[in-house]
Amino acid sequence: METANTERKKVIFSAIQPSGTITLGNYLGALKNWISLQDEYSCIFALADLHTITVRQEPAKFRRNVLEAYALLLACGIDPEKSPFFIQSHVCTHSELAWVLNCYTQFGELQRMTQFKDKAAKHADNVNAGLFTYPSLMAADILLYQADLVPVGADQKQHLELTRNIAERFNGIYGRTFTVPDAYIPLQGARIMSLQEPTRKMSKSDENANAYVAVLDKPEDIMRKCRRAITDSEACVRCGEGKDGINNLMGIYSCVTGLSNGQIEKEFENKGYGDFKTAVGEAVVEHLRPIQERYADLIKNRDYLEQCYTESAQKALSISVRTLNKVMKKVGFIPRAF
Ligand code: ATP
Ligand code: LTN
Repeated sequence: METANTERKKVIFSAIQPSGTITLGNYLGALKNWISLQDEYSCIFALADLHTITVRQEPAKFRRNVLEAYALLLACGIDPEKSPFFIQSHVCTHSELAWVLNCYTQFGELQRMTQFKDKAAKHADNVNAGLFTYPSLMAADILLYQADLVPVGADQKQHLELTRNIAERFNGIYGRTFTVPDAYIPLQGARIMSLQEPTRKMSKSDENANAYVAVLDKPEDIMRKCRRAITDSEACVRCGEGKDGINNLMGIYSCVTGLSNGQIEKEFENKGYGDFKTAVGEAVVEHLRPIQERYADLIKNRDYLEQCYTESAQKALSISVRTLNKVMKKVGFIPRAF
């Protein structure tokens, strides 16, 4: 009897905001993981551009960022034949379900979100309602596809918890409507830290460009940023408490070479930080080189990009509209006759 093959593959949904340069933190913490899940799971990925306008965007730059992020994620290895990869604003079910879910999300719950508190403090002149209800749109993204698992970095865990609460609340009132998703947080690369302040996470919106490596940085910039990375005064390549800078560089080196901490410590036993930082820089450059080459080809091929995001949006719409219709019916809206 065939069982293994006929079993439904688990559904994975994830998204990333096209809010600027994609960093090594985004890549090692989130994207690399997405790529490796494509065969084992039924994956759907998106660029969360509706989320991005919670912070004011300059239209021409925003458009360019979205297209570049799309090409870069294809270059990283997303295969839209296997995993629909669409632009959130192209699939209208997302904002429709987000509105409904807003009415099942409590003010107090949204007020507790640390990302809201952080971003409100950072953009004090524009604390808009979208920034506040950001998590209900994120819940809509996930719940529309009946996702079982959501791969995200550790910083998104709180939003995932809220998504689960919203799903359980809705299911509790109307009967089983949504799959309650689990977060899928990778152990390795879960948190890549800033190269300049290794107690803070590496972030693409950091004002200091030396704090992050962008996936599209030139080799000489990557080398310079790694060589200038903040470390400690012990000058001994081993991980340990109070050695945030070295722990972080070892984490990065381990992600790009596949070596364990023990193997790294052995490799640099009688060497100083200078040699180690150079080796980290070189390994990162080599790891990113094929991605940068593929990106250079893809970004020139606008027709291909358009074909990929259009076909993906069509697939995403046909899946998500089923969930949306179910929700509308349960809430009591009159079904649309068109
Ligand atoms: P911003 O600076 O605009 O807040 P960001 O660099 O923190 O952006 P996001 O767009 O919020 O990135 O996150 C995209 C994905 O990358 C998420 O899944 C997030 O968890 C992951 N991620 C972001 N930064 C890191 C990091 N330093 N280490 C590991 N994963 C990260
Ligand atoms: N909030 C996420 C991006 C995001 C997302 C999602 C992630 C939007 N919708 C759905 C997972 C699932 C972020 O800022 N990293």
